[in-house]
Amino acid sequence: MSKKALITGITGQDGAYLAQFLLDKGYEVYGTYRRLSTPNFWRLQYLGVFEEVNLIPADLLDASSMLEAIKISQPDEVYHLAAQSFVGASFEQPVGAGEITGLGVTRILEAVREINPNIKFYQASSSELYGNGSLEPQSEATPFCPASPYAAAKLYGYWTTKIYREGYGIFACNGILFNHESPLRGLEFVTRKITNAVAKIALGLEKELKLGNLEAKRDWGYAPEYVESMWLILQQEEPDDYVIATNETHTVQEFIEKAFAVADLEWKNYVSVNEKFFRPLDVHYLQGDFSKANKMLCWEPKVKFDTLVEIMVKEDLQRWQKWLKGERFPWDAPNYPSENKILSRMWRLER
Ligand code: NAP
Ligand code: G4F
Repeated sequence: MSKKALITGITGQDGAYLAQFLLDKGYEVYGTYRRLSTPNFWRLQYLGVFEEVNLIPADLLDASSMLEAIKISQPDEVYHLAAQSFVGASFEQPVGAGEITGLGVTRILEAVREINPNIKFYQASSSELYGNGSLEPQSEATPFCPASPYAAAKLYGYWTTKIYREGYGIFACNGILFNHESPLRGLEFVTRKITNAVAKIALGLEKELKLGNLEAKRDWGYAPEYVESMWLILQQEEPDDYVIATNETHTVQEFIEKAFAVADLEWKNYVSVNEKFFRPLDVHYLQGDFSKANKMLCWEPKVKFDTLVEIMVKEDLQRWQKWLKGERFPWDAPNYPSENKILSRMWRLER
């Protein structure tokens, strides 16, 4: 009989790739989605897996819906990916960050504990946990020092996962994921904001790109490879926590330089720094030491920085070219509002 997996947040970047990965492994895949006024299944459609997955309406704010999701799917494995995942937005909606990204973990773990404590549980923890506490590559042993409401909520989720493992004997694990990107990345994140703008500028659809802190360093990997690590973590003999990263770090400016170069453009002619994209606090340096995952899971990243940027720019270029020819396909960018239209309380902060 095939195994059953429940993915919370199946409509997100990782949820869609994980659904595809698990379907390829022969799993019966269930996923939670939020009831929205406009459906949001474009990533599942883009990957051609929308018809293959079973959807369950549920919201992390509603514990009874989490309980139902577990009852309906009766999973062997739960991959808890749902969260308010944009760090910037967590400064605008800090209470929501705590409720959704933090307490949401307890709601689903309680459902697991109550219905079937033999279910294996994966928590999408984050390199944001490290904040600005370390100038060395971060490993599982590096102390946490969160620097945003998002990171504080993820820290709560991280510890809750460990507490349910040690207190109730649940096979509950944290993947401490460093930034991972793809053509399915949300448009508010810096990588996709850049690659989408490069494509539009190259095709004459836009003239400029306004960004915030160009000096922040991130360890950027390729999302399809990171979802494989989630599955590997749940296939081990013992539950444990793992850093998943590339062990390379690059500034936002390096990403910009590479992305414009892929389209044969000089970035300095188009990019400006705008205060409104700075956060009240930012994380300056992330670089993940994934040696434990390499040793225990035999996992390693194959797509590195240059290839990742190329994949993303080329895909966004192709999409806008198709769009200009009148082709329509599942895709987010044409419906995304210009950031000039969005009023944020962060943009009113005195510096
Ligand atoms: P994403 O694209 O933003 O997807 C987030 C998912 O969570 C979406 O399906 C979203 O549903 C769902 N969600 C949001 N609020 C919810 C709520 N109240 N109830 C139920 N579902 C809700 O994020 P991602 O990049 O795939 O990341 C997956 C997970 O990994 C997240 O927990 C994120 O924090 C964590 N993580 C990501 C990275 C990274 O670099 N990508 C690194 C470290 C950790 P809608 O589609 O309806 O909005
Ligand atoms: O792309 P970002 O918004 O990602 P961030 O904050 O690193 O968070 C992502 O990775 C985390 C793992 O470390 C995840 F847990 C989290 O869910 C999310 O997936 O910003 C990256 C950097 C930041 O330093 C930001 O200040 O880019 C800087 N940046 C500069 N200009 C900008 C912009 N970020 C955004 N989103 N937009 C800008 O215009």
